[in-house]
Amino acid sequence: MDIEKVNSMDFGEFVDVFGNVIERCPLIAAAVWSQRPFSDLEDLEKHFFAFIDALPQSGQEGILRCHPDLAGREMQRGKLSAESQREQRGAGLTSLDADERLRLAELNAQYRARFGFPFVLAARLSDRAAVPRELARRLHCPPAQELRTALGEVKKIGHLRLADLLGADQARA
Ligand code: 2AL
Repeated sequence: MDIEKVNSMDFGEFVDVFGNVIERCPLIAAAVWSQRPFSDLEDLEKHFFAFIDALPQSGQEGILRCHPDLAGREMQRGKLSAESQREQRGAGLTSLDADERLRLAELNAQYRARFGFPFVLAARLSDRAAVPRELARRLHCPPAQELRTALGEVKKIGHLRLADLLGADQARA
């Protein structure tokens, strides 16, 4: 898909295609559509990220709360978005044994209790051994720093999803 195609989309098509670039936040794609035309794919990505950066802290935390836990209840219930399912499966999180699942559930609960939002990590850049290690490490970070780290992970996830939609070479340039 090239940028002319993106710029020619009507509102409904654009939100259908880009609505889950930021997990379960189609409002962001809806807002980004108003910014067209986009000069290139990097420009399109910048608009998604600028929207996130401009939100008050409550909105940024809201975005984090739209993410399902890694290997969490939504996965067990088959309620993940198609993108999240693919990312978590790719990291090996759909095939954890019972002990690994329990350990991750405990760490996710501790993280949520400390920060008030779920632990977010770009699963495609990680794996089943690294996820609990990274979770345990970030659990001890100061809250303001952790919010920045988590939003950085949201952007990595969004970058990879855009790359899938638009062709990796263009979106990663
Ligand atoms: C996710 C998700 O759904 N995909 C991904 O890469 N990370 N969730 C999360 N809590 O980090």
